[in-house]
Amino acid sequence: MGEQTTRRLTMAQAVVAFLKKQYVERDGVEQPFFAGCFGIFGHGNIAGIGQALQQMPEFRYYQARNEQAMVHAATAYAKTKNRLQTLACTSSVGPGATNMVTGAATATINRLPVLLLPGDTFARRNVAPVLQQLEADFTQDISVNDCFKPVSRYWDRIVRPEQILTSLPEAMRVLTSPSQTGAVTLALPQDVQAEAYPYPADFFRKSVSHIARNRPDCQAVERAASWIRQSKRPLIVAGGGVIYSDATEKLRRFVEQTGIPVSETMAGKGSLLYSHPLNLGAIGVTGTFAANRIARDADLVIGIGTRYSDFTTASKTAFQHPDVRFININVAEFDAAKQHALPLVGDARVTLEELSQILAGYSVDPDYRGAAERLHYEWEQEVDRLYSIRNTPLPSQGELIGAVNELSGDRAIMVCAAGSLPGDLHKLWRARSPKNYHLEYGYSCMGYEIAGGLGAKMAAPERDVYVMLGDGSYLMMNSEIVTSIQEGCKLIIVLLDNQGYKSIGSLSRSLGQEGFGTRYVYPQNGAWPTDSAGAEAQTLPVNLADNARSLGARVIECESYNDFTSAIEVAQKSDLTTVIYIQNDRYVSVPGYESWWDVPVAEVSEMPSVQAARREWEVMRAKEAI
Ligand SMILES: Cc1ncc(C[n+]2csc(CCOP(=O)(O)OP(=O)(O)O)c2C)c(N)n1
Ligand SMILES: [Mg+2]
Repeated sequence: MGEQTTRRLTMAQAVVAFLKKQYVERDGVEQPFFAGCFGIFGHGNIAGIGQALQQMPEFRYYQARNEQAMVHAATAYAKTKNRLQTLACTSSVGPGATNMVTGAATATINRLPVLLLPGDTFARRNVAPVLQQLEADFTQDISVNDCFKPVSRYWDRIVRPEQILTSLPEAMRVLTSPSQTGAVTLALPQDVQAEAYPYPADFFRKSVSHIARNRPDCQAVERAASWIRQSKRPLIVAGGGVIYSDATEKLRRFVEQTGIPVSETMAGKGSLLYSHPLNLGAIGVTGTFAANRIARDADLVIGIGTRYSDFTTASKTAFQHPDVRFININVAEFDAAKQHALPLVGDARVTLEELSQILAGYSVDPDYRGAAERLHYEWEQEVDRLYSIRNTPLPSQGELIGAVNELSGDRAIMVCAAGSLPGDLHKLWRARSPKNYHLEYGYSCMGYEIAGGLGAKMAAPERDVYVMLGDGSYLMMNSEIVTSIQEGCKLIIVLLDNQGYKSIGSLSRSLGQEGFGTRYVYPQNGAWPTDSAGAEAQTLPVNLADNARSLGARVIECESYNDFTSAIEVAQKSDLTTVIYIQNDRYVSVPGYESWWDVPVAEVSEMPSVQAARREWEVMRAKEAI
C-alpha cells in the first residue's frame, strides 16, 4: 500500500466533512443524503460539532427550540422525501440528549431514517462527574445515551477519534437500508469531539449509496400468484412501503388488471387515489365499513409494505374468514413474515411488476369486483354526509376536516399525529396524491405535528403544508412555530380546541370511566371532575390563540364553519405561518365502522359501568386470532 494522504481534523469536523459527501441514488436519481444538521448547543457539543458546523457552512445548520422537536422535523423531512434524504441532529449531553429519545423512538417505529449525534460525557473520565453526568457505582461505561439503544437501529459511542472510520459507514448502511432504517445514534463524548486525528483523505471523498430494489425469491412469487388465482375474495392492505418505494402507479395498474380492491393503513393512505373505484379507504380500527367488511370475509390478504399494527388488524379481529391466508410483500423479512404469511421479501414496486406479469389474464370474479366498487361508492356518500354536517354551536370535527380537504390543493401535505384527529382523518381525508396524507401513527406522538409540519415544508417548500392538531398536542409542543418563522417555512396550522382530550375522553367513556382525567378543568374539592360534572366543571383561563400570536404567528380566530373556510383562504395567501384557531365539540364524533380495538378493561372494579365494559371486552377478546 502506498502512502495515504491524510487530513488532520477534529473528530467532529471529520463527522461533518463525511456527512457532507454522502449521496444516495435510486432509479438513476442522485441526491445528497443529508440536507444539513439541526442542533441545540450546550457544553457537550458547542466546541465539537458546533465548531465544525460553523467552519463548514455549506453543510447547513438549522436551529431548533426543542431537541425532541428537531428529531421530529428531521423524521418528517425523511418521510416526505420517501426516506431518500434526512437531516442529522446534534444535542448537548444530558437533558438535550435524552430529549431526543422520544424522537428516536418515533423515527425507528415509523421506519424513517434520522442521524442523532448526542454529546456524551468525557471519555477521559478524570474530571467526572461533569455537569449533567449520570453516575453509576457499578461501571463507568455508562451514560444517559445508553437510553437510545432500544430505540435506535444502530448505536455506537465514539471513544477514540478513529472509531468514526468504521462507525460512520455502518451508520450510512443502516440509514439507507430500506429494511433496516430508523434512528441511528452516535454518542460523541465531548472531549473526543474536539480531538484531532490524521484521517485518511479518501474518507471524505464523495460516496454514493445505491438504494436497491431487491426482487423476492422466484418460487415465492410463483406460489403467491397461484394463491391469488385460487382466491375468491382477495384484498390488498397497502402500507407506507407502497409510498416509500414509489410504487403507487404500479399498484394502480396491478389493481386495474386484477380487480383486487385496496384498503389503506395510516402510513399507506395515498397509495391509491381516493376516488379510484377499487379504493375501499382506511382499514382497521379507524377504517371504513367498505374496507372492514371486505376484510372480514377476505380469503387472501396481500399486505404491501405494512407492519400490521393493531390499528390495521383491529387487534387481530379484522380478518375473520376461517381459511384466510396472507401474502406479504415487504423489504423487511421481519414484516414479511407477519400473520404467518407467504413472504415476498422485496421492494414493493418490482414485486408488483413481477406479479403483474405472472398474473396476466387473471382477474377477480366480476361479482366480487362489483361488490367492492359498490362499497366504495357507499363509503364516498358517507364521507359527503359527514363533510356536510353543520353542527352548532360548535362545529364537528368531520366538517372541519372536510373544509380543509376541499379547500386545499391536491399536492398539499396534511400533517397530523395524535388525538381524535388521526382516526377521523384516516376515515374522512380524501387523499389526492401520495404525499397528501402525512400521519405519524406508528408512535402517535403528541408534539410531532408542528415540528413534523416544519420538516415536511423544508422537504417540499413548493407545497402548502397543513398541520392539524388538538389543544392537547399544541400544549405539548408548539415551539417550532418559532423555527418555521425563522426559516420562512410557512405552515397553516389548524388548531382544534376542545379543552382537553376528546380522543382519550371518548375511550375512557367506552371503558366505563366517564372521561376521568381527560378534561382541562380545575380540580373540584381535590377531585377530578369527569364528564358527568358537565358544564359545572370550571375551565382553565388558557388562551391558545394569544399563545400562538406571542410566538410570531399570524392567528385567525374562528367561531363558525364559515369563519373557518374564510380563514383557510386568508391563510393560503399569507407568507407567514398562520394558526387557524377554532373550538370544536368534545362529544360530536365520527363513528367507528365495524371494528374493534383491544384496550383491556379492569377485571375487578367497583363501578358498574366498568364491569359492563369488561363483559363486552371479553366477548371481543375471544374473537382475536392468535
Ligand atoms: C406524547 C404523548 N402522550 C400521551 C399520548 C396519549 N394520548 C393520545 S391522544 C391524547 C390526547 C390528545 O389531545 P388533543 O391533542 O387535544 O386531541 P383531541 O383528543 O382533543 O382530539 C393523549 C393524551 C400520546 N399519544 N402522546
Ligand atoms: Mg383536545
